[in-house]
Amino acid sequence: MGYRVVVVGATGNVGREMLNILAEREFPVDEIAALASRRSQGTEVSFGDQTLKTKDLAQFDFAGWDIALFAVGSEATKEHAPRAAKAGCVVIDNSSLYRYDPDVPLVVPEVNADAVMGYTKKNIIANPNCSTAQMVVALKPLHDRARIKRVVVATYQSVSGAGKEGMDELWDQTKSIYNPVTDVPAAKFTKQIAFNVIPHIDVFMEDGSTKEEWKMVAETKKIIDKSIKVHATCVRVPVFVGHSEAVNVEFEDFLDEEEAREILREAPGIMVVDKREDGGYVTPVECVGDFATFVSRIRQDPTIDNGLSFWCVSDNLRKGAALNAVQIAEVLGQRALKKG
Ligand code: 2RA
Repeated sequence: MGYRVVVVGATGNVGREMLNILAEREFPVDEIAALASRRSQGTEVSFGDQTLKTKDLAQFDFAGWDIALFAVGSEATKEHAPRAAKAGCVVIDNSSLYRYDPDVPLVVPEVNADAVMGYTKKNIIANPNCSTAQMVVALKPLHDRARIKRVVVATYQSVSGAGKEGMDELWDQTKSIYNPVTDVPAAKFTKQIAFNVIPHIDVFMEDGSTKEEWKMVAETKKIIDKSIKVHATCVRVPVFVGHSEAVNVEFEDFLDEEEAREILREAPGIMVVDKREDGGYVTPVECVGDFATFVSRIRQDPTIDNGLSFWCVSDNLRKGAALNAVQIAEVLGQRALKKG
């Protein structure tokens, strides 16, 4: 006996990855529905060796369905997630809409799987922002050993975080630089992204940080420990898939780099690739399609007491979104929605 599963936003980057990962991980699916906007209705998407035709989200009745993985913007989520939840279908939402709601658990299974059981309040579970997910997977085992006081992180976020339009813009702009006949002005991004980097993701806040940076602060506190201080600089880079992060951590207690390396090697969801030689580290192109959060460049930070730095790379469409959502569904199935 399996589950009746709905993927909402099945034609987007994350929705397609959700279908791929449900199939790859052989999630127990009895029936699956792929939903999209009316405009995209009928679009064919893959689910393992099956081809599904997307149905209109607006017309879909969630009654009798067990789990709905939402991969649409906050506006569509606001319109449809409550009605799915009310119909008895547990919503796992990848938008930012419910992440900061005290009645909605924000979950990264390797870090706080137990929080899944809080889903009963609204029948909704929130998926974190992609840049948060990979970072907390790496931070949690270190926090358990030496208690983190402060994190300073710079992110190098791929254009797929901005959807298919972001990928198309990088592709078209790059081509136009080599073939000047077609100029491709900045549209999805505020400035040229080809051969450039942009220190601005989402909107600016009153204090000069961006909302993307605020998300990393708020979500790390909610997922791991509200006492952790986080300072983030989130940057868009001309990479198609794969977010990278330079993470600097100050601990309460001293943590030797070798011990940190061993802790990370043993931690769930992490692959340590860390050799002080050419190529002894992971780069975004190597993480694409993988489930792991890769950690490299682990080293002491001698400029502060109990300091450590590392480099962290992960596929933002997978661990940063679709994989994390499917892992939440797996925990939900194992601990709450037992079948058969
Ligand atoms: C981005 N984290 O990278 C945001 C949303 N996926 O654009």
